[in-house]
Amino acid sequence: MRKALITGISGQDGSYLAEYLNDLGYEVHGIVRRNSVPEHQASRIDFERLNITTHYGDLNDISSLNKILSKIMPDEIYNLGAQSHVRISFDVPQFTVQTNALGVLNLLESYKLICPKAKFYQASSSEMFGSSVDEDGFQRETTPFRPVSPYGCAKVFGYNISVNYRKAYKLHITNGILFNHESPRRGSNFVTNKVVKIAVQIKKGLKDKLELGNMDSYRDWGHSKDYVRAMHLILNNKNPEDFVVATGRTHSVREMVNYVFSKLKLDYKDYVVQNPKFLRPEELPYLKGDSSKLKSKFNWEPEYTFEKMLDEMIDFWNKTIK
Ligand code: NAP
Ligand code: F7E
Repeated sequence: MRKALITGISGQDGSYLAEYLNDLGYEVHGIVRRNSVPEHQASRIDFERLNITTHYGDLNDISSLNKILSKIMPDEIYNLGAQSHVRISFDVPQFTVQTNALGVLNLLESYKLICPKAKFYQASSSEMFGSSVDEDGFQRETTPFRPVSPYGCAKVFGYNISVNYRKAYKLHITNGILFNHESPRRGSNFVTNKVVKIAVQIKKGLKDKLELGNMDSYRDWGHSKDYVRAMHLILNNKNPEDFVVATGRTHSVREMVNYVFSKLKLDYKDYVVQNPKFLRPEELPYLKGDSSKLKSKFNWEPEYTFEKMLDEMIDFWNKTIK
């Protein structure tokens, strides 16, 4: 039985990846942080159904990483742990850099020392491209990185140090450069789930307005379930390489908001107001990813469209909000 270790297992992607690997027959382990409400760390994972072992640790505490890796001796390591909110990275830049940049280095060092035969996946991000777009309007593996947030800058370090360790020490380290991906499990302070949740509350008469920041940025939104399948393929590629994971379609925040409100038979213009507190000191205006490399290598195709993904989220909040 192959053993997988997931950092960030309590998060959106960690929970879907844990389910996916469990169903493939893996022995799945995850690192969770101490939280004053322990239920928070288990809120996305069905521990009754799944055979998953969690271990207390933190990417900023290398002693915890050394202990966990020595105990498990995993075959596959997925580093998904991060402070993943871009706007909040402007509020807590040092914590973000410690976790998303130096945390990667901590885990790489521990892995190199303890289980260098394992395969390693680093959760890299389209936020690394920042203001950079190729002439044809896409971002791809060769597009230069020009990050525009502390989050993006930290992820560039995580990417670069992963590539450096791969080459310098001949380790099987891969990067997935993932564009935005969502689901009903997305944190409700990211724009898709925030919009869907509050639109449903408005529909049910529980709220009367939705406060947003910039509605004119464009994102390439996919579904987390499709993207965790890609992570497993990328890590298990014969040669360790880096891949963009994206849908190749882009929509503005305004288009996304319009779709959600229209589905609920509401006009968003009657409810949406701008609140400057949701604006960022610097915005990333446009993302559209080219994942031809991933598609041609693995025949990977997303099952979810933009519309199907939002419909699933609307359905979830309709059932959850009484
Ligand atoms: P998420 O829901 O915010 O989950 C992040 C996870 O990281 C949580 O389990 C969190 O634990 C954990 N974590 C935070 N700080 C940590 C630390 N110091 N040590 C150990 N664990 C820590 O994020 P996600 O959407 O699943 O994203 C997964 C990964 O992919 C992240 O690295 C993210 O940056 C990256 N990524 C995401 C997207 C996207 O669109 N979702 C796109 C590209 C890349 P707590 O529950 O204790 O906070
Ligand atoms: O913002 C705009 C906001 O926070 C999307 C993370 O998973 O993807 C994610 O980062 C857009 C931005 O995601 C609100 O300004 C408007 O233009 O949902 P988001 P993100 O910043 O793109 C990348 C690839 C990651 O790697 C990250 O980990 O929506 N927007 N009004 C708003 N955004 C939020 N959160 N809240 C608003 O009220």
